[in-house]
Amino acid sequence: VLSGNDKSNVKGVFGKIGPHCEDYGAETLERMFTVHPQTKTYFPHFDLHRGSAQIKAHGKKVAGALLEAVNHIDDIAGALSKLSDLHAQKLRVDPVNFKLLGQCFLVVVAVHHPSLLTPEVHASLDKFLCTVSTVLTDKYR
Ligand code: ZNH
Repeated sequence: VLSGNDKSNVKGVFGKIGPHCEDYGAETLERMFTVHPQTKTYFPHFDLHRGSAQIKAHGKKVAGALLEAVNHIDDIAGALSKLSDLHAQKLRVDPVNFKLLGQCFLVVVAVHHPSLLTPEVHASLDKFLCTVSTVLTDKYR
């Protein structure tokens, strides 16, 4: 469960990232596909080369969903309900991959904002990403 402190840390991070969020989304995906090539199997219909327009567009969507979660941080499950249905019923992405994506996002934030990611903020952001992942895999049965 996110504490009040976690919530303000997470909001602080996304406030600092601001308009870069979409680019970081794409960078996160590129990093995930390179570091964990098995994640590419979910995107057989995508051009996965560096700078791919499809990766950019998908990065934007993922970042948008994260922002939506931040903006509704007290009801992430409600805010991402439709997306949760999609992942459970249609995409069926193995939950381990959410951890990988989350780690890559943390690294991207750390690369661009080294001073932002104190151990405390790192922990809050990790908790937030885990919460989002849990919501998106909660309806798997
Ligand atoms: Zn996912 C889709 C988000 C994870 C895979 N996604 C998607 C979308 C979004 C998202 C927003 C779009 C939807 C629509 O269109 O409606 N994801 C997300 C998030 C996360 C995720 C936020 C975390 C955090 N995913 C994931 C993973 C994977 C995935 C991990 C694997 C690896 N997704 C996916 C796919 C899709 C999606 C495959 C579909 C794409 C296309 O377009 O086709």
